[in-house]
Formats: sequence, C-alpha cells, structure tokens
Amino acid sequence: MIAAIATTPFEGQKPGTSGLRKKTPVFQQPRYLENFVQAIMDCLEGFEGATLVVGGDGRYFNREAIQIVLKIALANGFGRILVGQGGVLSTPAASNLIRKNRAFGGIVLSASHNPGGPDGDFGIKYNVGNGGPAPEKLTDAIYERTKTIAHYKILEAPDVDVDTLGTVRLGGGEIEVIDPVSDYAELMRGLFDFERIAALFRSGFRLRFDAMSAVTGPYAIRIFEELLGAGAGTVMNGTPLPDFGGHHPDPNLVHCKHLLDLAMTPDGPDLCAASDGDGDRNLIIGRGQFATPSDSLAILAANARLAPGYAGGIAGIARSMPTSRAADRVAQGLGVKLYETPTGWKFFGNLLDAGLATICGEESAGTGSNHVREKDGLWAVLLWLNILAARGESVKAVVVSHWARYGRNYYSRHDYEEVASDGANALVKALREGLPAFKGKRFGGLAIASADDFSYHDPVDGSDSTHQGVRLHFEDGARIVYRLSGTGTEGATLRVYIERFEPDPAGQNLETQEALAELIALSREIAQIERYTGRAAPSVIT
Ligand code: VG1
Ligand code: CO
Repeated sequence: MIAAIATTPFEGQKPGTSGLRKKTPVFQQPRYLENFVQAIMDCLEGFEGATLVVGGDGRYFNREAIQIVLKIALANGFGRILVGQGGVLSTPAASNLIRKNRAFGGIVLSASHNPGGPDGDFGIKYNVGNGGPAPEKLTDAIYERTKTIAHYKILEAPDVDVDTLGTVRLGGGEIEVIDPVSDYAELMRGLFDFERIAALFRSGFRLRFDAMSAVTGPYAIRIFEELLGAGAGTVMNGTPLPDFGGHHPDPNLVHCKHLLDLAMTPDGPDLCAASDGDGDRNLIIGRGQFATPSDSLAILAANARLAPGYAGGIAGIARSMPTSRAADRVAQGLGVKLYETPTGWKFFGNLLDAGLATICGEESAGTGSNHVREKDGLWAVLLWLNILAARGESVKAVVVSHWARYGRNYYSRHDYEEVASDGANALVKALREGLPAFKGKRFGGLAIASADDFSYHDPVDGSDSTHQGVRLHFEDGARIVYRLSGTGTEGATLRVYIERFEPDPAGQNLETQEALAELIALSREIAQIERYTGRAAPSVIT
C-alpha cells in the first residue's frame, strides 16, 4: 500500500560540498529524511521501473534510514533496488554498482569523514547515472523542492530484511540484497597487477591499513588479506561500528597519529594507510615518509602507467583549486592537460565522462580515476602498492625522486574549525572586497602578483560556479587560498591553504610548517583571522 503523507518543509536542507549533512538528531526528526528523499524523487524524471543503488557507511541511524529510502523509492516508482548487505556500501563501491548495473542513480547515506553516533553527524547524497555526485544544478533543484514540499509517498510495509542476500518483491518492485564487496574487488583486480602485488607481500613487504572502524574494513580484509595475501592483522579496526568506536574517521595526521608514529619507527611497516567513514579518502605514509595528498596525486599520475589499468597512459589530470600545483608539473611533463575545478568531486564527473581527465584528486586526501565517479581510498592504496611493486622502491625513494625531478610543493592546510559563522562570513567578505587592492601589495620580501575569487567554467556542460575561494598568488609562485568548508554541521570552518614551490633538492628537506612559516604568519595577518574568528591558531593542521 502506498501512502501519501502530508508534511511541511524543514529549513536548511541545502546540500553542501558533498550532500546534506546534519547532526544525527536532526535527521532523526520525523519527516526530516522523508522530506529530503521525496525532494530527490520529485527532481528526477523518467525513473519508472528503473534501478536505484542504495547503501551507507554503516554509521548510527544507517539501518533506520535505509528502510525509509527503500520504501520511498519504491513508492515513487523505482522498479528495482540494489542494496548492500546490512545496508552497507562504500561510496566508491556504490559508484561502481550504479555504473555496472546501468542504474538510474544511487543514494548514499554517509557523513563521510565526520564523526558518527547519536551526537555525531549523518548525511545523504544522490548520485546520478554516471555514478558520480549530483551536479550543482540538481542539488540546487532538490533544495528548492525541500522548501515547498507538502507530501511524501511511502510504502506501508514491514521492514525489509537487508541482512539476507537475495531478492525480495515489495510493492510493485523488487529489492536485491547484494554482497557489498565482490563487484568492487573484481573492479580492482581488473585495474591492478594483483600477481605482482601478491609477490611483493610474499617478499616480506608489510602493509598496515586502518579501516577506522568504518566502511572499508570488509573491503580491505577481502582485498589485502585474502586476495593479495598480505597476512592476517594487516587490517586494523576492520569491523564497521555505528559510532566508529568513538573515533573520528578522518584519515589525516591528527586522527591517524598512531599510524604516523608507527611509520616513523625504523622497523615499522613499509606502508601505513587508512581510509575515512565512507571509504573514499586515503592516507599514505611510507616508512619514514608521509606523502601529502597533493604529492600523492602528482606521484600517482606520474606513475599510473605502471598499473595495467592505465598502461595506455592518461588523458589528463584534474585537481581541485586548493590542491597544490604539484600535479600541474606532472601534467606538463606528460604533455597532458591539467584541469582546475572547485572543491568537491562532483566537478570531476563531466571531465571524466568526456575522457578529458583520467586521474583526479583533492588535497583533502581524495584521489581517484575514471574507473568510478567518486574518489576512492582503497584504489589509491592499491595504485601505490602496484607502483612500489613495479619500481621495487620504497615510498620514501619514490617521493624524494619525484621532488628531485619535478620540484617540491611545500603544502599545508590550516583549519579553523567551528568558528562563529558571522565572523567567518565577514572575513571572507572583507577578503573579497579587498581583492582589487591586493595586486602589487608587498609584505616583507613577498609581493602579491595577482588575487581573485576563483570561478570555474565547466568546459563540458558550459556551467559556471563562482565564489569558490579567494586566491592570493605571490610573485615567487607561492600561494594562499581561503575558503569556507561546505561539509561541517556546526558553525563555520575556515580553511586556509598555503603553498610554496622549491625546485632545489638542497632545499627540499625542511619540515613543512617551518618551510611555510613566513606564509603562514602572512595568512593570518592578511585575513585578520584572529580579529574575525577569535582564534590565534588553527584547530587542525594537515
Ligand atoms: C571537504 C574537502 C573536499 C571534499 C569534501 C567531501 O569539503 O575539502 O575536498 O571533496 O570534504 O569529502 P569542505 O567543503 O568541507 O572543504 V568526503 O570524503 O567528506 O565526502
Ligand atoms: Co569520504
């Protein structure tokens, strides 16, 4: 029985950088999730009888939310729903399933790297038929719809058993509960030289992968331990937990300090890696050497040919604007084009679909390729492993020789988290208004060569995205970028991205914060960060 339930709009259902994210109790309010899912349905056309992929990262409220999504999607006319067993799918695995099954789209329940639990965060996003996050045009339409919604349609039925593999009929359609891992593992096997990586492990290479009690546990155990023979115990925190064991599933040097410490011990693992809540981010630390996400993007692009899936070379590289320009030098070296997009994976979709870019990445620990339309944490670890196996070198040797050849982009992001929104907005406004006066301005030995507020013109669909971050370019090639986060659920987060290029190998061994010290001080002074946010220093440095 399909019921049409009367509802009234909730304020603030505007998707951010990656879907709608709010505190879990906000999502638990009756009708809140229902409204948003119905708003998605109302903005889609021609899905009668079509397939929808549904899954989440297993966080607190995932199970309840999955039931709501299934029943609303069937009530609105979807014919077949593929759902990961237990309601679980990593973001890249969901993207793969949409593509492989030629599904109409997918709904992913996740707040990604944000903490979970009753007091944590929850999230939802819609992915389109290419497997990638909905473009801005669609997320804007969904938001508009949430403001006027008056009814939602839902199937009145007992909860679906999502734990037993197989197909059940419900309403006029069917629900197929599938193994979340097998299709994804098969995709990886097709891209990488599993034989060679397995031989690397047999030769004594040691990997430590932290799944952070989030979604990648089952994927990592299957791929690293079972298929590649990396040995039991390679994967730590491999059981997904609704509250991620109370940890913050963000694979950076702060939340993975234990991995950094491990990698810095002389007899530590050859490679320490981690992924985030929904499995699309990655952290790479070799013994004695952290690879920053921006460097990792550049190195993966430069060496992609060593993996069978990219043996024919890459068509182009795309990076988000704040990501360091290390990848630009690789693109130049390879003779391929470099695309600079706004923050968020949704902007890579068109470039990948059009065959303009093959490898994409963001400074926020996201790298991926045209194999899916999301960033992909395990893919990045596997590509690193494939490269290390093919080159027979350590992470450190690969990173250092990359710098020697292309130069080193010292890079760091300073986050001022959960500051008052008013102050953060005023800071950005003042920066924007100050833009015309920045050019030519001198600060000690540094002079600003150009300054702007980044806009992106999509070369494929012609759409424009403006106000994507204030950029200050210095005469010596250094850069400071300011933007506000679009994934937080409390107050505002100011992100400041600082970068300086060092071509000379003799100058490439400094500690990053030290190498950037002058620019860091300047980043605070120019934007008057303390005055606007009340913070003299950032809360997280990556
Ligand atoms: C952050 C990152 C961005 C990333 C986004 C989603 O966005 O900076 O690069 O695409 O998170 O990642 P923001 O707007 O907070 O800076 V995930 O793994 O949380 O879906
Ligand atoms: Co994520």
